[in-house]
Amino acid sequence: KNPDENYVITLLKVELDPKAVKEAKYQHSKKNYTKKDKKKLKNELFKEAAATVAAESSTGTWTKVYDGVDSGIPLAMKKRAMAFDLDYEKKMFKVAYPVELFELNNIPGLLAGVVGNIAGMKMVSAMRVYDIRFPRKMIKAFPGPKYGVEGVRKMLKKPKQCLVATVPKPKIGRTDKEQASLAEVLFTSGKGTYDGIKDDENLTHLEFNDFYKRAKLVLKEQDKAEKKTGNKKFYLCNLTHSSIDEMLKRADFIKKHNGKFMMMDVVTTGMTAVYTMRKKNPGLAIHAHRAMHGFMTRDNSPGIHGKGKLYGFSVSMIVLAKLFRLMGVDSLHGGSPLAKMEDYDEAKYIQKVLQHKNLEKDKKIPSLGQKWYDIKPVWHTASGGLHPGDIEAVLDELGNDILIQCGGGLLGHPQGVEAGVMAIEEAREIYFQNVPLRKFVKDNPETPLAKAVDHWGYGPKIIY
Ligand code: CAP
Ligand code: MG
Repeated sequence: KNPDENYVITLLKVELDPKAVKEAKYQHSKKNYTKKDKKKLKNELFKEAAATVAAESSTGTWTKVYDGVDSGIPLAMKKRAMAFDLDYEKKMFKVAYPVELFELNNIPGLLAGVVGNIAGMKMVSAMRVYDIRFPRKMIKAFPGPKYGVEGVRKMLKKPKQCLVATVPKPKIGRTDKEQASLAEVLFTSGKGTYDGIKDDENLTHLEFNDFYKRAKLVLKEQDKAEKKTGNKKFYLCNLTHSSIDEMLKRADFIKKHNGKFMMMDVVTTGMTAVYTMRKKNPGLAIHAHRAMHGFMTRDNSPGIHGKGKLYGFSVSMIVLAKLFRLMGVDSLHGGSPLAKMEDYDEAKYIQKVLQHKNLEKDKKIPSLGQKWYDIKPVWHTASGGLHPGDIEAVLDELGNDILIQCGGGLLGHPQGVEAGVMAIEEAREIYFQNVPLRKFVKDNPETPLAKAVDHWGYGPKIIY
């Protein structure tokens, strides 16, 4: 009853370990073991697995324990999680956790419960956590993004259209000064409408590219370019560090030098760091990069969308995207239907996870939906192998509240960096003038955009 009031809900799928099935068969052994018996046994085991997930992640353990005076058993029985909606064919099920099992604003505590120990269960050989749905009380306990889509639009005086930015390639190689010169070129080439520059994830504070010098120099270029072009610019300045104190120091420095954004690698720094930076940062929007997420979220097995077998253990990007929206990042890498390393349908659903107020379940992706109440929408960053020939399709698929990041797809333009800027400017401009990309390229074969399309084509650049 009242799921959005009373429960945290998760959606999972498991595979029974063949050894567990064999063992169960042995224990139930009888002479004429029919196909029907086998199916019944597997169903029983699946039911047990689902119940074990619910128990281990809430109040239970593997054996019956002391239940006498002061044992806590009556309350544990009352508050225990329940597996429900068991799908015996797909081996999918949901778990409902009474919200009182959790401290409302404690994500590491929540995760230690709902996904804490269950991937160690020997009776299953694979498991995926597809989604989590938070109840109203938990949503209300978090701030969500400080700026979100609208706040960033105001900050950049950009009431509509997508944002575009570039991460310098090589990933590491430029000095702080060289990065600032690149910023100048990006910000001022062509019509001067190019929005942003981003640090790459592994560029932090290095011997030849000092965080503090880089931040100061690039932000100086930002200010100069704003005056020169009349357009607002931004720098996604990477302050990722093991120490939250150091990150706060870097955030203060960015703010002092007129920065608008900090960039954080939110998986490697962790949940506590993200939330602390959201609460304590001096008034910067948070751009969340998600390096390392693939080791948690990626699943190449046929069962990834429910039907078919799962081969490994994973938690979906949908779960992570919900957590980061709740804790309050303003922009998150959510993948792109055309990117070099994404699941097409999942990337499209993640955009909705980040931006819809009343998120519905998806038809293709196993999901639970979410009511977000007052939590603001987040910019979906589309990145990875994108180039000007993809921009129309990415905008068609993900809408306008997206940040399109082209690194190689700008800096690899056959006519150089300035032409790369112009190609992306053109791609964005014609999209919002409703000019089809293919028509423009055909009619204007000498433009930087047409040259980019000659070079990279229209489709995704997939890295094998
Ligand atoms: C993109 C990128 C991003 C990835 C990850 C890179 O560069 O900077 O880190 O795309 O983002 O290093 O590959 P290109 P996501 O534009 O040159 O591909 O997690 O969204 O995939
Ligand atoms: Mg990168």
